[in-house]
Amino acid sequence: AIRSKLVAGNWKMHGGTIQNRELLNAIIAGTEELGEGGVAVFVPYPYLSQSQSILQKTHVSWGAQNVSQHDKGAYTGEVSAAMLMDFGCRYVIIGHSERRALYGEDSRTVALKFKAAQAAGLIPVLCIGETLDQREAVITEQVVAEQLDTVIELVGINALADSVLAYEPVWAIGTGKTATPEQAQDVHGFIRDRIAASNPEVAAELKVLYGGSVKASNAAELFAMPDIDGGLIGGASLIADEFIAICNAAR
Ligand code: G2H
Repeated sequence: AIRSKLVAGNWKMHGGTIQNRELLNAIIAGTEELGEGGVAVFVPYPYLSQSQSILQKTHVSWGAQNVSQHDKGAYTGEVSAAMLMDFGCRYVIIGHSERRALYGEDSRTVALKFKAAQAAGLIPVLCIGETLDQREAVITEQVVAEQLDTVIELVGINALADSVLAYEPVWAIGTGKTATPEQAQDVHGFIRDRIAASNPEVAAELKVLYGGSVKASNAAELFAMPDIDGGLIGGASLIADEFIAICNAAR
């Protein structure tokens, strides 16, 4: 296949120095066969330095869960893309639904963050997805298209080549309700077709991850779908055995 798979753990606001060390060392040992580029972890900002010291010279990449859209300045509490680069990050999550819902990030802000991340040399992992109300109103495709188009309008279609997408239906996040492989594939296929209409090469090479209650028990069937190129894993990424099993389901 032209696209290799990526499994990424989104730790959200979890962790601590002692348990991180144990978890990261277990991930390194348990996912060796995936090789460079197949596994990543998104850790809270304070643990980027620890992640860098443990993961450098291994096959596991690391990144942050958010970034400022600004380069520098009087933005108390914010962290710039250059700072993430300074700690060896390869990726950064952009526009996770929790940022959109709980911290008021609109599509425009998300697009600016995407642009700032790429300008600094990071690979943005852009999250898109519909709420339960939107799915029930049968506007999933419009919602996902709008989230995507706002970014494309700002950075251009070619910039997507240096990014990763994550389709995360909001109703499946942390709820234990996973989209069925067919439900997920429907939206992944829609996303890829939409991008292909503008640029087929970019669409063919772009990784589109699935996120939302992925577990060891459902990962393989999701990853087997033609347009699902791996996963963004929340809760299950905190449990070494679960996360390792999910990574290995992507082989
Ligand atoms: C979706 C996902 C990781 P979980 O937010 O980004 O979390 O796997 O806990 O649903």
